[in-house]
Amino acid sequence: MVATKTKSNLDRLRSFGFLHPMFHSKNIRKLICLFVTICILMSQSLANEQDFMEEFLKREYSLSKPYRGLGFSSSSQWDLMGTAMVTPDHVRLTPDLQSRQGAVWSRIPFFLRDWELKVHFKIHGLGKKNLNGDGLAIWLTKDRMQNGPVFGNMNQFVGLGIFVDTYPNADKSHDRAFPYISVMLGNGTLSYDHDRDGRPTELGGCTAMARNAIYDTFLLVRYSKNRLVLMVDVDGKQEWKHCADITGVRLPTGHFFGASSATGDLSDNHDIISMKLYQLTVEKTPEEEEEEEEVTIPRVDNMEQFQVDVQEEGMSGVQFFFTLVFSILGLGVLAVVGMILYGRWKENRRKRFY
Ligand SMILES: *[C@@H]1O[C@H](CO)[C@@H](O)[C@H](O)[C@H]1NC(C)=O
Ligand SMILES: [Ca+2]
Repeated sequence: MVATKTKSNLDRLRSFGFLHPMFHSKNIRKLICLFVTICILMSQSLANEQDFMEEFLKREYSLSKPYRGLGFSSSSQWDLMGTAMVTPDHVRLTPDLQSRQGAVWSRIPFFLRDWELKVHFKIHGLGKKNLNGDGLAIWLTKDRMQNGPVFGNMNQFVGLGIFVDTYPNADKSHDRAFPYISVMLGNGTLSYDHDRDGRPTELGGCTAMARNAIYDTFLLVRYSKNRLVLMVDVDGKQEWKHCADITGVRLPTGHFFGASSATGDLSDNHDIISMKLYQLTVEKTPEEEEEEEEVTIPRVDNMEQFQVDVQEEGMSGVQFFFTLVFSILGLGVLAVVGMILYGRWKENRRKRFY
C-alpha cells in the first residue's frame, strides 16, 4: 500500500519533472547541491552549539576488553595492585570477601586538557542492601599505586577522586540514599573523612542505584574549560543523568588515571569493565585559553562560582544596554539627517514656487 503510493508519487514527480524546466536533471543536481550545503551548514552550527566538535578515543589511556597482558606485560599501559585480578569479562578490584583492597592504575601520565572518561562498572554481591561495602573510586591523581583508607587508595591525595560509595557510614539518618556518587578534589592536605562519607569535602554528587543492577552501569566524567561534569547511566535507559556540575575546577596535568576499591567488614564484588578516555575537540576564545593557567595543586574557584555566572549575565546586560544606546543614537542621527533633508527639499520647493 505504502509502496504503491510512493511509486505513484514518484511517477507524478517524474512527469512533473518533464513538464517543468525547474526539475531538469541539471537543476535537480543544483538543488541537491544547495540542499546538501544547507544541511552541512546547519549541522555545523548545531555542532558549534554543542561545543564539542569531535570525540577521539585515546587507547593509551583506556582500559577495555580484551585485557591482553594487563598488569604483567611490559607493553601493557596498566598496573594491577592488591587483590585486583583480570578475567575475560572484567577487572575485579575486590571479590565479595572481607578486608580486600585492589586497584588498577594507568602507567602513563595524562596531559590532555579537554576530555571525557566513560567508566563501565559493576558492583554486586550477596549482602543485603546496606550490608555491603564499601564501594569503588575513580582517580586522576598525582600519585599512583598507593595503599590507603580511601577506597583502597591513600588519603591526602592530590587530584580528582570520584567515589561510588555503597555503604552509609554517617549517622544512618537516611537523608540520602546509597549508593551515593560524589566528587572530591584533593590538594594534599584535605582529608577524605570515611566516617562521614566524605561530606565535608564533597563538591557535588548524587544517588545512583548502581549495586546489583540488572542493567549495565556507567559513569561519565567530562572536563573542559575548567568545568567538571559528572553523569550516570544506571537504569538501562541509555541516557546520561546529571549528577554533578562544578565550574572553576583547575586540574593539573601529568596525573594518572586509576580505579580502586576496598571491602571491610562488609563486602561486594567491585568490577571495572572498561574505562574509555576520549579527547574532546573544543573551540576556545583567546580569553578562555588565557583562563586555563597551569596549576600544580588542584583547586576550585569555589566562592567565585556564583560571581562568574553573575558576571556572564552582567556582560550580556551591558551588551544589551550598549546596543540600546547605539540604536537610539543611530535613530537620532537618522532623524536629524531626515529633518535636514526635508528642510532642504522644502526650501527647494519654495524656491521653485517663487
Ligand atoms: C587545601 O585546601 C584547604 C581548604 O580549601 C586549604 O585550607 C589548604 O590550605 C589547601 N592546601 C594547599 C596545600 O593548598
Ligand atoms: Ca561510605
